[in-house]
Amino acid sequence: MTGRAPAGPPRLRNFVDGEFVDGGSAFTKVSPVTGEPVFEVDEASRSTVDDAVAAARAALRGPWGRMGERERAEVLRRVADELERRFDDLVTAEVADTGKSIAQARTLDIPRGAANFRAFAEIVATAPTESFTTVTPTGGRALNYAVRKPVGVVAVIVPWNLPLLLLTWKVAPALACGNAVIVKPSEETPASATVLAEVMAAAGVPAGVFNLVHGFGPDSAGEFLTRHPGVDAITFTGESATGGAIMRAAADGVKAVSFELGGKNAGLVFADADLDAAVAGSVRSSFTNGGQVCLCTERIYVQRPVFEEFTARLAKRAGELAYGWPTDEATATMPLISRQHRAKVLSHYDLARAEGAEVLTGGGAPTFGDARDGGSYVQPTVLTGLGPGARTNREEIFGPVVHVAPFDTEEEAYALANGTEYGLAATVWTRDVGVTHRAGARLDAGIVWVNTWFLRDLRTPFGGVKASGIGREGGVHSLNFYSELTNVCVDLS
Ligand code: NAD
Ligand code: 6OD
Repeated sequence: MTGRAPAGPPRLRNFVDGEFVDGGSAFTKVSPVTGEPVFEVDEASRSTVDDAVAAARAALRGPWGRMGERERAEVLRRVADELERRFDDLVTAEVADTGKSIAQARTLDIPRGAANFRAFAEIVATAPTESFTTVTPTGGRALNYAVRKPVGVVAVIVPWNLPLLLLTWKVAPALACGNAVIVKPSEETPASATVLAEVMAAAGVPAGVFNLVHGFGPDSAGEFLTRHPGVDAITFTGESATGGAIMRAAADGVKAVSFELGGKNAGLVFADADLDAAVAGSVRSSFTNGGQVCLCTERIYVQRPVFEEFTARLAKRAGELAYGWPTDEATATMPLISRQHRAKVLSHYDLARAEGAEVLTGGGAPTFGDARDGGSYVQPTVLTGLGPGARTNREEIFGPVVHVAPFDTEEEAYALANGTEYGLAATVWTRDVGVTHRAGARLDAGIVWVNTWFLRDLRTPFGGVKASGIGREGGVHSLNFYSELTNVCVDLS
């Protein structure tokens, strides 16, 4: 990475107006696998953020601001090509930051980075805009048509769990629509975003169109950005409470916000389901990425005739998930992102026990007898025995943990699934076509998967209801957030 100094842990720098810039105090990013320092990261000061905003505004007045959709689509394709060329560097960066398995980084995180750019190149080049012919008061005709324009300078603030995937999911449509962006990755995952800045430069994205500022939230780069008068819109993925803080900051400038927030996602397993598929799918939906996916299932409700069998099989599979170093192809677990997050998840394991849960597997932290004991691992955990009012069943834990409980009727299943303040995703396992369609209509969730999980088509609406988000991104929904429509009305008479 060009952001590096020659000795000690590599240094990652901010990227402003097409260049890596020096300056500011640095913070240390440690490995979730061992706890050892992996990067020194420049924390963007308020003046670095000011510079980034100024560069972005200037870029909108330059050649970038005059490009048409097809030209921008071409730029996006070049970015995708360059991301593919830097595949190995991105895998290394993502694994260093998160400790996720190299197999997952290779098959999910990094390919989705390039796919996001290819998808929005296609979507922006082919998206229609509205047009209406209107009868005028004098009996003549008028033509109304909509013109899509960029919103302006967009702040992109993202979390640490799927760093490149979530960042590019927002940067790609923002650039497709002709905006300039300032991205702030999580302080826990600065590396792949730094490679992305190099990718932007190599792909010929004009200076100032993509800027990167590292740092934290409150009283740091995150807050400087969200309160900045030169920022026109904020797109944010992260915790619901952080969404609230950003909304308050954005209120002063009346900035548009798009929020993808937390979840407490339910899985429903009906008695008629293919149980092999339901067990395998629930292992994926509960434990992928160490349970650190906003779409992960933390509550499973199982129809009583198959409750015992499903629960025993799920707990057995969870207990067998392979620990290993991230670079071992067979590794199926990963550390949590930090010691702080580990303490939070372990406190939830204790809380579950205090609430009366039965721990079917896991419930603590593993020991390895090697450098991983300095990391942030917890055991994949399956719980049962708690009612819907328990905090374990209401609060997002964001770790490899799931609570399993029985239900009797379809009606009861929906009531249980809908019984939290969140509403991001739900997963339903059934062969009944009636249940399939009723579940889609009855579940309080922005995304309902039936007999699958995390199967994505980037043209589809993505987002949450209740405390899980505001707005939808994906396909034309992204275009609608990252652009303004101006209606032009021409009297033809
Ligand atoms: P977080 O809210 O703590 O941080 C997210 C980002 O916001 C980070 O870059 C952080 O530095 C920044 N930030 C924090 N406080 C800020 C402030 N006051 N002003 C501006 N920026 C601020 O979330 P996290 O712990 O990094 O990620 C985990 C959370 O993200 C979970 O709740 C998870 O459900 C959620 N998430 C949601 C989705 C989704 O699509 N709905 C996707 C991934 C993660
Ligand atoms: O797949 C996506 O587009 C997406 N936004 C996934 C979010 C995952 C949450 O951790």
